[in-house]
Amino acid sequence: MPSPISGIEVKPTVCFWCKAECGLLAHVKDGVLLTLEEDPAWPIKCYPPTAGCVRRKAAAEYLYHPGRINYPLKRVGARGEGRWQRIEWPDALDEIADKLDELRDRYGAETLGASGGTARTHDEYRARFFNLFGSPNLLGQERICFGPRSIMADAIIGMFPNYALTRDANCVLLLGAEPMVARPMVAAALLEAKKRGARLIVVDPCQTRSASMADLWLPLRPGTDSALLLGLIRVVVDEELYDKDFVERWCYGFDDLLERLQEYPLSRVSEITGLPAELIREAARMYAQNRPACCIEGEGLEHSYSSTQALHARWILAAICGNIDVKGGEIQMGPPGIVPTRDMELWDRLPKSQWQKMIGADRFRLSSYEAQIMLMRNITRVWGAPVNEMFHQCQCHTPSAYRAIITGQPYPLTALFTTHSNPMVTEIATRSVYEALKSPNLQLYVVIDFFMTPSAELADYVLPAATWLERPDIWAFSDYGSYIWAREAVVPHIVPGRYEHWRDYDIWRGLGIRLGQEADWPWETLEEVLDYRLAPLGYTLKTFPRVIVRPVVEKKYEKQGFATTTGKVELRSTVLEALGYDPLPKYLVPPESPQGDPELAREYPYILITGRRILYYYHAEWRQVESVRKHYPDPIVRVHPETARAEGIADGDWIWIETRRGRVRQKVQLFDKMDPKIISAEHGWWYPEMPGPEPSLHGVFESNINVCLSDDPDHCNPEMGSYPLRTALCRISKAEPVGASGFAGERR
Ligand SMILES: Nc1nc2c(c(=O)[nH]1)N[C@H]1C(S)=C(S)[C@@H](COP(=O)(O)OP(=O)(O)OC[C@H]3O[C@@H](n4cnc5c(=O)[nH]c(N)nc54)[C@H](O)[C@@H]3O)O[C@H]1N2
Ligand SMILES: Nc1nc2c(c(=O)[nH]1)N[C@H]1C(S)=C(S)[C@@H](COP(=O)(O)OP(=O)(O)OC[C@H]3O[C@@H](n4cnc5c(=O)[nH]c(N)nc54)[C@H](O)[C@@H]3O)O[C@H]1N2
Ligand code: SF4
Ligand SMILES: [Mo]
Repeated sequence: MPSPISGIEVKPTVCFWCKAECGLLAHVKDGVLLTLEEDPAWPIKCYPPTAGCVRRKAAAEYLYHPGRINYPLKRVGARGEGRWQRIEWPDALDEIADKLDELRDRYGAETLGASGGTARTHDEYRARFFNLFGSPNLLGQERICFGPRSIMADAIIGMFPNYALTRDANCVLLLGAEPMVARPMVAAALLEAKKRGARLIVVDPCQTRSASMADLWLPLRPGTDSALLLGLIRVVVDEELYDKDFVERWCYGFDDLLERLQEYPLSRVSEITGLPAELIREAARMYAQNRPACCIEGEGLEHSYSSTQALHARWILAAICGNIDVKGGEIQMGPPGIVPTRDMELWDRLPKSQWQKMIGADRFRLSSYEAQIMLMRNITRVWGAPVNEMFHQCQCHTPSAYRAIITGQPYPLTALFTTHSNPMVTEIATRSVYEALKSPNLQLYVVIDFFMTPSAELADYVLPAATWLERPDIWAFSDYGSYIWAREAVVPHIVPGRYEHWRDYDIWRGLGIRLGQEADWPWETLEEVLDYRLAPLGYTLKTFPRVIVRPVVEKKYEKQGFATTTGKVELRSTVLEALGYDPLPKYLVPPESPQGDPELAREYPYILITGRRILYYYHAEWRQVESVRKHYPDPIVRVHPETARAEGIADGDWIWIETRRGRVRQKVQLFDKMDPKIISAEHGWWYPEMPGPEPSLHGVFESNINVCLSDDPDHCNPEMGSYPLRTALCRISKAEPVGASGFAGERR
């Protein structure tokens, strides 16, 4: 209700700009957002606290930024030339739909792909459109973000658990994760646990903030987590620290595991990981003897060549120590009772003849429909409903899709959408992405975003999306979260004469009804959809109590078993086996690493880790928001002082970081809490202030570390196809600072 004096309305809402998902109070006057304030009544805490968040404070600056696209744009010059013309929404959708129809007729529905980013929108409607259109080629970031961990959790323990509930743990094991920056809800829970006296073990090649307050820090060699985890398991088994009763009753394949462990004596594990055997032993004991204990895995695991193996071993360790589905361990929440996301995706409507064509599915079978059918059959049997989004777990192999555009193999991919993603910056191997987006083989490229990103600059059409402030949403953390929240729109998404931002839902529905899908889009608005999804809980969007924190019930498996083929935790995985893979974890040498390619390592002697999270930014976002950028103007690369000395480099210098694929520049910060061989660069860097048209594309080739990374399928994890963002070989040399100046005309 607006206050009669000021005319200011205060609307409770939930922020979706980062994983903190803070409860906020939006101050709105005449449909215009003034500020976002912290809501003291919000029940879920995060760290760092909401109060200090610079993005929250910059909300209005972001929402009404002069760089925002307010109407659909159609390219009039050559791709990347920067010449655009405004087009009305119905005309844009008509033209795009006509082209899609034509391309589908000529090449088959699989000719269409769509790249999406990490959870930012109601992306199930992209999947719905695709399944009805007939294409299996969703692509994007899920392959290296949450896809691997959730697939492996489903396969081994029958549903991903919820680690936002860490507060009850007596020991927390962080595996390539830094919640203090990246997972604010987990960080708050972790701090609470620590305050209670919980132990903290951090596995990370670099000393993070978490590592600096840990009881044990294990700075392993990058890419060797699967070996370390097998070593931890070995100690737990050898010293009989495991939960024998649980293993006997609830684990399948313990004897096979014992046999595999013979290959991982601590001496070998120590040699692979570079960690002293005693430290590994101490960590294993600490984890096993301080129950309940909780593992939290992060991108250190998902972005590695051995991602499947490391994640498999991580679930085994948790299970044999009796930490599955207990408070303070890994609680499986199960479906939340709303209409499942999978049902909104209509994921089972894609005919087999089409899903079999998914690019890369024959090689990376763990991300295929075939694997999904096995996993969801088990989950639905035990939990009563499927969980997780299809687009999370079941995507074509993204690097292979960009290659398919270029080569026409295995078949022509001629049309591409990009939504809530900026592949020219965050997708691996920027030059391949660029070549694909510029290829004449790509006959239609549509970008749905708020700003002219380097990717949007290469599009044929750019469609302006509505931000979370301009739309309603519900979120249950991929249908297995410990909470569900819902919110209404805070400000209008269309203001006649000022802007016309469409909700992602409206775009997919608009295209769907133009392409014969009308019967499957019965809800005219997103509000109607959300009412439909909340109905099983007895709510509508308007009556929903904003957030429901779900009750925790322990050891549900005692009644229902685990949602795997055997009904047990599968130390030996029947799913991996059925797909023709090794059913047990092992260590794989990353092909591009000092061990995997010693000859290359002579030329490129350093190990490049990329993508350490930055508190102020969300991936490639926010660089154009001046009040945020001024806190963090430049890309920072961490170099060990010893290495800097050897290379003649000082703190604050700019350096070239160079791999076989190319080189970019970042600014040096000396950092001695890692091995001198490691170079840790940031990702997500482009310069919105630089010219949009080619050749600059907002400076996308200047500091964007993904220029340096490899999209070779042989470098990807063999089962899942996740790609190595953290173990490339590089060299460094002094460089001039990036040419263009920052915001104020000067660079700090
Ligand atoms: N502010 C902010 N928050 C974010 C994001 C953001 O961009 N900005 N992104 C969000 C998203 S989508 C994600 S996926 C999460 C990621 O969240 P996290 O995975 O928790 O964080 P990262 O900083 O990506 O990586 C964690 C650590 O992996 C380490 N690492 C590198 N190589 C290895 C290795 O081989 N083994 C091990 N064990 N560790 C290694 C790095 O040193 C780093 O400290 O963050 C989310 N939160
Ligand atoms: N080198 C390296 N590369 C990495 C990583 C790394 O660690 N190292 N991390 C990887 C990981 S884990 C991830 S998740 C990816 C992230 O990669 P992406 O998820 O692709 O993130 P961005 O590139 O920031 O692109 C997001 C775009 O979506 C727009 N957007 C935001 N919200 C919405 C919305 O609601 N609707 C629409 N239509 N658009 C929206 C924003 O304006 C922005 O341009 O990066 C990956 N890339
Ligand atoms: S951007 Fe800030 S306010 Fe929004 S969820 Fe993240 S921490 Fe909270
Ligand atoms: Mo991610």
